[in-house]
Amino acid sequence: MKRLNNTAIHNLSADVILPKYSREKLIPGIVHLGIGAFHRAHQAFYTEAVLNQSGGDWGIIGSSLRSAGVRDQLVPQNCLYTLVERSSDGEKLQLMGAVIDTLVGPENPTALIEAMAQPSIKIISLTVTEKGYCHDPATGNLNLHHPDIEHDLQHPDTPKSAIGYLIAALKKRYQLNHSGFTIISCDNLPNNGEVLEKVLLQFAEKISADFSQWIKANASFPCTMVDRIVPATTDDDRREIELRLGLRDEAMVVCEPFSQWVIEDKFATDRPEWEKVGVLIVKDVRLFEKIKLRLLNGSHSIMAYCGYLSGFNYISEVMEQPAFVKLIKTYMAREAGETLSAPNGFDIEAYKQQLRDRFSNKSLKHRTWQIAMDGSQKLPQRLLESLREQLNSHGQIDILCLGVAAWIRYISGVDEKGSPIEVSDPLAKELRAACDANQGNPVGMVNAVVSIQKVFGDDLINESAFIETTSKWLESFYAKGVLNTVKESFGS
Ligand code: CS2
Repeated sequence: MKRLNNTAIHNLSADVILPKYSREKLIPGIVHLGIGAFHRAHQAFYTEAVLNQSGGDWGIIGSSLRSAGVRDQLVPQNCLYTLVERSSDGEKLQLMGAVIDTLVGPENPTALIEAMAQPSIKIISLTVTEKGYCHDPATGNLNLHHPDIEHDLQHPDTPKSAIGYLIAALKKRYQLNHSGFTIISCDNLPNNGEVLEKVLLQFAEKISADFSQWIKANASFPCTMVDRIVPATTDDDRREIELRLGLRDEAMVVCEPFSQWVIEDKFATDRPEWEKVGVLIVKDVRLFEKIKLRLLNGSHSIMAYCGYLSGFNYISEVMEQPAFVKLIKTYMAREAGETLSAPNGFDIEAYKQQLRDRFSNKSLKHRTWQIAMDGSQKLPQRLLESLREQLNSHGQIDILCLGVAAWIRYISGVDEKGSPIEVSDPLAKELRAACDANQGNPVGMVNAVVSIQKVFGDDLINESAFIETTSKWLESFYAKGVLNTVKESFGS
């Protein structure tokens, strides 16, 4: 089958939305670090919308800091790809042209650093996942013992981490005295801009105090809230879209129709007119971030661990179980809900209902395993912050503890049928060892895991109500299974 590319697009079927602007006019203005499916369905989608609506010349250079996979998918297609929005009403296909080139860091670090440092680049955006910030999730400090950071401090011209790349590019700009740029973190971390600024400044201070001062004065780090459910693309997706397009598209991305982007109004440079295409540019993102992280991502993580352990592959299957729906409803109303206040004019009850509808979207094959990844990096902001706030205000913590217990049951690495679980987490070994040392002893397991300060800080181990309730759930998971436990407590 012929591959999608600049010339083949003339043969596309009529129901594909095409770029309304001329791609030849685009100039690289944004470099994105971590061009996975999420970037292509979210930030690139908004820039595409600006180009379609008001023209302009904002082009994106995408980059991968690990493998060449996405570049190999995109470049033979002149970086074109199809975005497929799926809902129960059907599919909407849009051809996306805002990405104009893709680089692979490890193949040629200098090329990527130079691309980031060129004066036409005003914005660097990042989706490198929580662990990509190389910070200690409990404190937000740069982890100087992180192998990639140790490497990047010694080999600044051939970095491995996103932080190392940013430092190398900023250093070039500092040496050439190019005014700084706007660096937009688009990962699911609270105060993501501040987290990024802090780790970059801590790294820069290792180079020179003057350099770190220059970054402070010249670069801006808006905080953002990003939201769109984007499952990993599968071969079945590619086959299906190939039939519809009549062309092979290796780089296609599937997502839900819903999308939201809230950005703090803190730009050191020009930017695409994103506010004209639905992006909220606001003074303070924190309330939006908190609501999204605790209600959407917190629920996701609880469903991912409970669902995976109960034998469900997809989030929509978890949402077919009335006991899980009740669990999530109660979590949203009570434990996460009690910690949240909504920005003016924001209908939080409607938002919660909308989330449950989004989770139930059966046309999205969003794997519980995908969401279960990297729990050690996700739990602090998704569940543990609420837990601390609830403990402080003597609020309920039952389901927060259930979520932590389900995570511990999951990272033990063996499922309810005795089969191995492929646990993908930067701390997988340490977590597994804490569980293995306490086999058959759920209370011991909880104590050992919660003692890991990188995740739990040094306070939670002393919270007896938290330890007891989490142990109670874990005991029940081992004795009766997760689904039965949840049914017993939340079955209607
Ligand atoms: C998910 C998120 O994989 C995960 O951990 O919770 O990727 C989630 O789908 C997005 O944040 C939705 O905006």
